[in-house]
Amino acid sequence: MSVTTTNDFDASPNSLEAFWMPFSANRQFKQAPRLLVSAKDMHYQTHDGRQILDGTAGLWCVNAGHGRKEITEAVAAQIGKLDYAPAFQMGHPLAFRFASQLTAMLPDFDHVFFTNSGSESVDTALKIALAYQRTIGQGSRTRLIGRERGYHGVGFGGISVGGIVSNRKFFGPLLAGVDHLPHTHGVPGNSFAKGQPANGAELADNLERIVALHDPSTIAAVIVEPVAGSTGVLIPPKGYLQKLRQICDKHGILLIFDEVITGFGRLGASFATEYFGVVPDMITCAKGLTNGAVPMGCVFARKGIYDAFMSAPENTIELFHGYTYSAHPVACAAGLATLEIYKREGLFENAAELAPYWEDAVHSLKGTKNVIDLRNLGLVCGIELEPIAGKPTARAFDAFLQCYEKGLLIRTTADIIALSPPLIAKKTHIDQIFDTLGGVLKTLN
Ligand code: PXG
Ligand code: PLP
Repeated sequence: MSVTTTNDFDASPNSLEAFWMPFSANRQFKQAPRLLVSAKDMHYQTHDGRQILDGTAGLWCVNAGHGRKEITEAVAAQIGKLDYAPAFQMGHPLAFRFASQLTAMLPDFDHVFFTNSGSESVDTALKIALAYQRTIGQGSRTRLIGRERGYHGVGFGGISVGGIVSNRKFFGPLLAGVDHLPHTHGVPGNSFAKGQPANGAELADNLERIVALHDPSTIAAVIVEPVAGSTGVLIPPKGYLQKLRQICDKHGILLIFDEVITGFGRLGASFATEYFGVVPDMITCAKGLTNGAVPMGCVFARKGIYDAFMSAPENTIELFHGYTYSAHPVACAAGLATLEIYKREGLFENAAELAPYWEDAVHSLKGTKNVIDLRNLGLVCGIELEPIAGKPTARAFDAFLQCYEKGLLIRTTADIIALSPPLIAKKTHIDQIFDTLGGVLKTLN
């Protein structure tokens, strides 16, 4: 089909064919494309000239809102000054400055390894965990533990520790030596909980069971999302993360928090580690690190981890790992400008201040047709719908399409709607999000 455009984009079927779209229903999309052509602050503009309120900060990444002048200018200036510098055995000043500013945000962490995405951050953290254990004389610790319904990106490491069946089943035997904790969703008494649910901390005790099965001397690391994002915003029960930390400490197991979504203010604190008061050994990040403007990720290492690698002779490479684009100068420029905006505008604090209003708005949907659960924390929420019998995902996808028609971008996973607006949101945006969504939900089958 052809689409009338308000700019120079040709959306005829042929022009859409070559791009194999990620995580998308390609044929369905290409029959009725949804194209975004520009963005500013809280809104996208579509190819047919409509304004769409961004209820999802892009894909959970545009925390400072769209089209930020400071980021645009920093990127333009940097690409003109130094477009690329080799990442191995060479450096450039912005990488060191950015790493220093990042570690200043997290007092327990003193080093940062740069990657280009959340998936690469996860693979990097898992590799550092294995190499660290070996470096400290614990080379028998090779097993990794993830969690059901966990999302850790799409690298082979990430899908191995991840717990999403469709992301795993097509891709062979995956990494050997991986176990999964049970997820924390659906614990009786937790439905419609505001903030952290009360029940289920004891699910962390399954880690003891897995450790007992294999012996602690075989286990390198546990990786979890402090709040599981992609599989529908699963908030950890009170005390759960603390228990995981205690069990890891008891057995010499590293704990990795995957903060690709929760990092950079989503919960109304800098990171989930600050929000929950639980300190992991590594933190994986991406997305909000550069406000989504330039691809970049990073891994924070807790004090002592980097030092353990520094006992090798001085002229040797300490960690055989890195990417052509690790600490890319243009990404560092975007990241530095992003941190400056977060700080100057107090966006993490803004998220914290808005959180109670957000919570009320989310829970105002209680009793709406087909809504079977509501969950929220910081500026994120999950709205779970009753699936249509025999047609899982159809109802939520219908909500997605109708919201888009009515000028609101939402995100769905199975029959769960996830919302996570940019942290510059105002109460009026929250009102608009829930008015639109509430209206759509009432009309759905
Ligand atoms: N870990 C976590 C916790 C994530 O949420 C990744 C790793 C992978 O990051 P990259 O940059 O490789 O995509 C993610 C990414 C969604 C959605 O709507 C979530 C993500 C990506 C795209 C869509 O749930 N999370
Ligand atoms: N494949 C080949 C043939 C390469 O030469 C390289 C990097 O030099 C890679 C893959 C890895 O690419 P990157 O460093 O961008 O992850």
